Amino acid sequence: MPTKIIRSEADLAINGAPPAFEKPLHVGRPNIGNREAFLQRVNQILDNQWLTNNGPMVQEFERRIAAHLGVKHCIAMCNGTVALEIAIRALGLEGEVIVPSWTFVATAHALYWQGITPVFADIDPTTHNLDPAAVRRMITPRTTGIIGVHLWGRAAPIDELQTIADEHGLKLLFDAAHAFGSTYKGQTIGRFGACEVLSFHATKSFNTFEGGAIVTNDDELAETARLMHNFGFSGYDNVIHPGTNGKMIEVCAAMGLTNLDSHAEVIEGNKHNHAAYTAGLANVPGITVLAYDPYEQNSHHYVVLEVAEKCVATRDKVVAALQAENVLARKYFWPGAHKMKPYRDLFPHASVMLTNTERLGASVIVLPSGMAMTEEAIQICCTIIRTAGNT
Ligand code: T4K
Repeated sequence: MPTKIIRSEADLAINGAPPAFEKPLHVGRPNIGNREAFLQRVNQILDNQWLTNNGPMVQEFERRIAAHLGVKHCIAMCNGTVALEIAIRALGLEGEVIVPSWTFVATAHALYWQGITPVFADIDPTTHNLDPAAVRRMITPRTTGIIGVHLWGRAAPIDELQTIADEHGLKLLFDAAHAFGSTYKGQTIGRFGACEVLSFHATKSFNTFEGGAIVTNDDELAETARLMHNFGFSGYDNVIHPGTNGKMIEVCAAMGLTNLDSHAEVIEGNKHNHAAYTAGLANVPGITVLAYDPYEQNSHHYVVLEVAEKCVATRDKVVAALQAENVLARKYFWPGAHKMKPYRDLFPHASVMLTNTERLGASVIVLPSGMAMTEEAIQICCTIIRTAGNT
């Protein structure tokens, strides 16, 4: 809990005062549902002596996720990255695939790891999602697909990307790692493109410790992905497809089933946090909290701050001020995948085409949110930002 009141610049820990928080406040603190219900499920798993390989908890989890999203198939996986890799392989992508650089690096890695070149397209600076015109500019004869990312849970421009994919005979899939429970034009994310890929990592609004899933309405794709995530086995001793081990384990499904029951509550808490930050940071010149589309559902999991060039302080100074107070704000997804070593080596001049990505990369801060945040802690975070941002 906070230990001091910040009235002026001199009260900031960055200037030598003691930190506002004794214990660190993290971005991505896990939301944990009803502990008793979870432990009961764990006992059930132990009693069953069935720990993994399509056990009853995973089956129930897949049914409930599919129903929750209104989609035909859910194939639960060990994490979102492996789910992406399997989706990419099941769709037969090769050559070049267009992705945003403004995403977690796993989106690009899932391609590169499989010998496919991720080609980075720029984003729309207001939505932080792929700009369809930029996607068109990056298409070459080697392009086989597009991966749209629903960044911060806000849907990518799905219709426009589908039109481009159809015109050029490309496969389209979505990295929906941030978008569990989001909507696009009122329809739940999960049904768009050839398939969508979810992450249930500990740091997501809805978690299974580690976990992910491919969701799709395509029967054939679902069957291929299901085979691939279990070594290609179709029944005992019968391998009919190349595959890997992408399976979710029972205890992760138990966590997911438990957290699903409280996800609506988490969303309400996030909305409250987001509104509190927005109100607390109104009228700080050059600092804005990224707004969510009021006409769509979103888990409001990410509180994203933009520190514009006209702000008195730089983004890095605001982050340093927060971190000194034990508020471990993050610069997601700075500096952009294209500036990370593997891709910088591949495309040393990518910056030329990624001007919006670069501008955002220099201005964004993600703040702590989730069920662990209190109203008081948010007010103090806002005071730190206001004080640092005005000096
Ligand atoms: N696509 C997108 C768009 C993604 O954002 C991600 C993952 C993926 C694909 C891949 O999905 P997965 O394969 O991960 O299922 C974190 C997460 O590890 C990653 O899952 C997530 N995106 C990304 C946005 O954030 P890091 O490197 O920042 O994680 P780390 O360990 O620094 O943790 C973040 C914060 O969370 C820390 O401040 C501490 C806190 N934390 C973390 C864990 C694990 C906790 O308080 N408790 C915990 O148990 O990547």
